Amino acid sequence: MTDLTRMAAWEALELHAGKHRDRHLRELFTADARRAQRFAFRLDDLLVDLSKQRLSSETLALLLELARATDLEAWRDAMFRGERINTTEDRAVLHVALRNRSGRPMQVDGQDVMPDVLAVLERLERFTGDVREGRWLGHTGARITNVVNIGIGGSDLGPAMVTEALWPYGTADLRVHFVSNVDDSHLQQVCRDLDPAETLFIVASKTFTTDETMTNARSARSWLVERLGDEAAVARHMVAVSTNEEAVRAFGIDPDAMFGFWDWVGGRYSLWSAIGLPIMLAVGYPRFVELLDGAHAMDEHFRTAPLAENLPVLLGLVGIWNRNFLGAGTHAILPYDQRLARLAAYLQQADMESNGKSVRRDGHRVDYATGPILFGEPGTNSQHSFFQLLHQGTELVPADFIVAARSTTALGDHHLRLLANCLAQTEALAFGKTPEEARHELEAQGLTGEALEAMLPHKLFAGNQPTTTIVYDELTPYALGRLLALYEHVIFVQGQIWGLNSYDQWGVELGKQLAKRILPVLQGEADGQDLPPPTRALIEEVLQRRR
Ligand code: G6Q
Repeated sequence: MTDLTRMAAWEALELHAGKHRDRHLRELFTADARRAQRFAFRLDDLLVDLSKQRLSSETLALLLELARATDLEAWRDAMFRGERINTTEDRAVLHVALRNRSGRPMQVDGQDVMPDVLAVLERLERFTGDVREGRWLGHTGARITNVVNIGIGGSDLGPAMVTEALWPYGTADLRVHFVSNVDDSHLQQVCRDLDPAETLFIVASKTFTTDETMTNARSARSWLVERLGDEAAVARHMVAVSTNEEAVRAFGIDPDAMFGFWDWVGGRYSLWSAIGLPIMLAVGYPRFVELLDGAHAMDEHFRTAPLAENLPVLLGLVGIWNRNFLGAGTHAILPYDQRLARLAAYLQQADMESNGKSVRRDGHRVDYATGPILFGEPGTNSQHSFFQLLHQGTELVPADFIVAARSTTALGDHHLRLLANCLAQTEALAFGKTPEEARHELEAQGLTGEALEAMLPHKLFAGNQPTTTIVYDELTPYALGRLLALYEHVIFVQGQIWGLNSYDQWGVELGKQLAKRILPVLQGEADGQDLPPPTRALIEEVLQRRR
């Protein structure tokens, strides 16, 4: 692997950044009357407006050169061919097969995976219909009115985010809840108002060994059995989604009530698989298929569009520019859409677990920055909280503004107000407010002399915060699927350029290992002499308080 920072394309970008870095967006827009049009990229009704990013056509050309130099297209094709690009786990990365609506085969190890994918989808369709239409009943013969998904990480964040995003397509007759935290408060809060006779639990775990999920699943089972007074109730009130049939059986769930997926589906890329069952139950199977269709449209675009028009490639490159050449350490996800309230949490995992790495695929340490810290909240709420820092703080914070042109649930002029805020913020972040403008405003308010001078510095906005505006007609299941696949491929593009394996997550292991050593000490089954003093001290402290 050639060192990234020694590549001619990288060096050219550094040189270019030296000259370009300090150019203000005001200046860039003044110099080019057609900038808004020039940097608008589209796929059907999806607009990705990069005009308020701090780059020029030359920047983009150099970034595209970098993409070519790092063999982006060859790696992308290897992913679609089902090659084992997740090298440390020796796995293919083929979540695109889960939403392959083309009828074409997709292979792993020379084997077409599509028949299996479609067979599980068929079972899911049947089961979803049975639950929603009252053919699958609880142990006492009652209809299922509440579904609780027990899962964590990739087995929670995607389905939870999508289920919330698609609420207008759901029904009050069947409510879907999510329990992820091993903190009993989560399960207890969700179950408090539920009737066990009408509740179905989905135990969602790829491995079926995850401690949090299995602990919650065991407690959920006890809750059911205690209240319904019969072990046999489990068969009508618990189903599993997993790749580990043996463990599902050992837990006491019949494999007939298990929906499978495969090791080539990474947890954080799994909402398109049977892990999407809570979504299907919430909005119905046909809507789930629309979600897959949208993702597939983005997959096809990513696979076939020329790099210079390829949305995931362009967005990925803009991220590289901001991170490596402008020095941004964060990235804000700002959906102007309450339905996307969990999008930032979902993307935090997708991006930070994929590209939060400092060792390259080949085992060498990187000498450049990789994945940024993602954060975000829906606008306009975030305007009333952390936007202050974006406008007048000392950090460069690139941000994605995501908004639908119209609301699915339209009410009065709410949506126009939402849109006005979204557009206003990107304008304010880009152009800021100059001393002249601020002075003029203060004068208009009647301020003069010392009072005006004292106030002036507080009223300035530097601007030049880079933003991308993403607009589509309406947040349909299709549009959501397309948007999520866009972000997935952006992560691929960046991970590839940084030379990372975006599909493992060894960084989550250490804490889990240590928790396994601490638990027996808390349970009084080990003395903890092998633990470091600060851990022992804290254990002693909490045990004392519990006594
Ligand atoms: C995702 C990660 C991780 C995983 C959870 C749950 O890519 O691998 O978030 O999804 O640890 O794992 P299980 O589904 O195996 O319970």
